[in-house]
Amino acid sequence: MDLAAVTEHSALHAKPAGLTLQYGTAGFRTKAEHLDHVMFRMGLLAVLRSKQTQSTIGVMVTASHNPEEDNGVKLVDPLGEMLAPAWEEHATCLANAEEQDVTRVLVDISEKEAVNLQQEAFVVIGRDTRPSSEKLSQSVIDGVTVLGGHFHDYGLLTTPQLHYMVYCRNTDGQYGKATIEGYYQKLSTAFVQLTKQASCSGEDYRSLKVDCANGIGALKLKEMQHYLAQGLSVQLFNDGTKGKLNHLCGADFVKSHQKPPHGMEMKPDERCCSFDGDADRIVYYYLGAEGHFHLIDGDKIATLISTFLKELLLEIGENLNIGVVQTAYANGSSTRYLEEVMKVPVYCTKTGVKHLHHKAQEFDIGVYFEANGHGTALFKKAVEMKIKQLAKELDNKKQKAAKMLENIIDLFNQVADRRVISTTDAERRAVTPPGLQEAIDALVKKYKLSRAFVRPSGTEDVVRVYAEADSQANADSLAQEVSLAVFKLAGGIGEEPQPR
Ligand code: G16
Repeated sequence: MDLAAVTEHSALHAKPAGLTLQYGTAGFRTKAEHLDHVMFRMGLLAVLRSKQTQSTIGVMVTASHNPEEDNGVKLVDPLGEMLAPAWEEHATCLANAEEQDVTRVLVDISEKEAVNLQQEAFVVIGRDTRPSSEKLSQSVIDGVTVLGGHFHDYGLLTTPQLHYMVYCRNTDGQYGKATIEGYYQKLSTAFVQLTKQASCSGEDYRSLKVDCANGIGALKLKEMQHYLAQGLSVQLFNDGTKGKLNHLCGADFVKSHQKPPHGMEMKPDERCCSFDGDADRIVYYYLGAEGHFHLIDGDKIATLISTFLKELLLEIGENLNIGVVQTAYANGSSTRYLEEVMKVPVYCTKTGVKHLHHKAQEFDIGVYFEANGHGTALFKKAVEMKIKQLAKELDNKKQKAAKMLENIIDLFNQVADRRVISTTDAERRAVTPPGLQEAIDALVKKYKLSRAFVRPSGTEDVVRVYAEADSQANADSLAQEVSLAVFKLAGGIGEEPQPR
């Protein structure tokens, strides 16, 4: 390591005095103007991780669902999954090191992780459409090159696309071609074939209105549109030509307000969906004949997918174990339905794709979704091989089901001070501050079929409050009461929470 060069370049990406950040639910997130040093240092860290794993590592510059002024960065590990926990700690340590300590921290990490410094390093970089992202990704590149790492800058990319590129490169192209063209080819071929095999009636299912949150999803879906033409016709809204990123639109807005995004006209029974800022969340929705808004969030998507998979497995007569992984945000009735009606085991983990992904890997087929629309289905390699084999061998009806499963596998991209509040039991119970959980328990008792919990966000400087009850009015009122309890017992700042 040329430590003198690191010191020299690091000074060009100086850390604002007194700023400390944590590698949170999805990497570092804060106001874009505070992130230059973090980007440079994550470039350095990606090189060390690449040398240690002898693999390509990904760096994505995005703040996903956060407001346009924010930005962030997350590292992608060799198999397209989130960064290993020990390296998250290194990331936090390196990001917070004072200028004079940067090289010492780098050396410490290399020693602790037994990094072979002679090893070559390769890093791939992607970014979202935020105005700050281009410059910040240049700072990542500066970090990579000063440590002698090689890189490929994919430029504008969705987060799932970057995960895909990393995985392809580390499997020598077996998973797919590590190009944007390769990504469109692989996914669209599987999708178009599946729509041909599935017995859908009518033409309605072939059209979809897409709210792109004024983000990268719009650019990439425009590119992908013609690959999908035989199976799906998409109409894009909030494509970034006028509105602000994630403002009054996008998956987070639709999910948390339970209403359509601005900028999209909906007629009854039209199929609609929303992405978030880096297009790694999706929620679907439609207006019923009576004009009511119906949301198909992550809970429902997981239920539909696991039901469909179970039916196909039954047809081919394979007894593989399917598990569904959710978070505390999953609506209680979706969990009951999966367990009691579908007889699928359901597990709950902490919020954050990395936690769900990890748990889902335990099953032959693991389906995981956060209610907010992040998720996928994972197939064990041996299961994938078996299904491919069956698709060649079985008689007609069974073969059709096996072929559908084969396409489904290709369709899923399988790649993972508010802190006074601390939680336990997969974030469903508050441990501190004292008295808060007791207060929540007492409030929950007042409503039928109710649940509520609170947790500090890992991506924004806020406390999240979740409530469910037998009616919308009761859920709103429980949420309001729990918010007030948080405000009083956890030292809330600003105005007291008001009823919606
Ligand atoms: C990120 C994480 C998700 C998490 C969400 C909200 O999403 O990837 O797993 O559910 O933040 O996290 P929190 O409630 O801790 O703020 P995204 O889409 O912003 O990357």
